[in-house]
Amino acid sequence: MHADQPAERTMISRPCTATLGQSVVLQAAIFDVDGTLAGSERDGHRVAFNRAFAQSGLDWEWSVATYGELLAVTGGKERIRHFAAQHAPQWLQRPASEAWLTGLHRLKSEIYAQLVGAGRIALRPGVARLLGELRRAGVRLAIATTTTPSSLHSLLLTHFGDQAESLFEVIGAGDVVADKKPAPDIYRWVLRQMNLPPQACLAVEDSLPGLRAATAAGIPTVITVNAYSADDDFAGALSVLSDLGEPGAPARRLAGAPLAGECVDLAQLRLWQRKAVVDMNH
Ligand code: XBP
Ligand code: MG
Repeated sequence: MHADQPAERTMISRPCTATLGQSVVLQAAIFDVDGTLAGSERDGHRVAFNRAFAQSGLDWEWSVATYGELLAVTGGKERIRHFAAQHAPQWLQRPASEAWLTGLHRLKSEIYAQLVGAGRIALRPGVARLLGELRRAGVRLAIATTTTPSSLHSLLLTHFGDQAESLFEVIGAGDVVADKKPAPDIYRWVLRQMNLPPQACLAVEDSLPGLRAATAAGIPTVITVNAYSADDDFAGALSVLSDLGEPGAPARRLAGAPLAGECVDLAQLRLWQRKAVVDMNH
C-alpha cells in the first residue's frame, strides 16, 4: 500500500467477519504429527536414525541434546544431509550421494515403522479424546506434517486401527510440497485440498517451525509444547499449553489465550477460533 493511502481504504480491503459468513465458523482442525499427535521424536525418529546409521556402518550417534538442535532442520532426509554436510561432507561428494541418502532414509523409515508397530510411541494426552469429539461433531480433520507418509501411516494404523484410513479427510505429508516447514506450503496445500479459508481452521503444533508454517498460511495456531520445545518463545500463537489435557490430568496454559476448563475440547477450540477471527479483523 502507498504511504499516503487513506486509512479507510486499508480497513475496507481486509476481510471482515460479516463478509466471511459461514467460513468464520470453525470448520476444520489441522494437526501436526511429530511432537503433537505423538511424542515420536526422541524415542522414535531419533532412535531410528541412530539404528539406521549403525546398520549402514556409520559411526554417527545423535544424542537427545544433539537431536534437539537438529530438529531446527525439518524432514529426515534434509536432517541427514545437514548433519553430513557439517560432520562428514565426503559422503555428499560421491557421485551416487543422493541415492545413498535416499536409501539411508528409507532404512530409517522402516526401523521407525517397526518401533511404532511395537508400541514404543504413545499418543500425547488428550489427542485420542479430542480427535474423537471433533469427528463425532463433524469438524473436518486434516494432517500437515513433514514426516514421510509411510511413517505416518504406521503411527495411525497402530493407534487407530480400522479408523486410520478415514479419520483424516486430507493428509499433507513429506515431499508432497518441495519446501517443508517453516515454509507455509504444506498448510496451503492442505487448505487447497479442503477448499477452506485459513481463518475457518485451527492448527495444532508443537514447534517453532510448525508455528511459523501455519501462521504464514494465515491459520490460527494452538501449541502443545514438549520437552524439546518447552523453552521456545511461541509469540503469535493463539494459546500455548502443556498438552491437550485429560479429565483428571488438566492441561496447563503457558501463554496466550486462557483455557476455560481442564482440557481442550471442541467448545474451547470454537472459542479460540472466534477470538482469532475477531483479532484478525481489528
Ligand atoms: C517433524 C520432523 C520430521 C521427523 C522425521 O515433523 O521434522 O522430519 O523428525 O521424519 P512434524 P522423516 O511436521 O510432524 O512435526 O524422517 O519421516 O522425514
Ligand atoms: Mg511437530
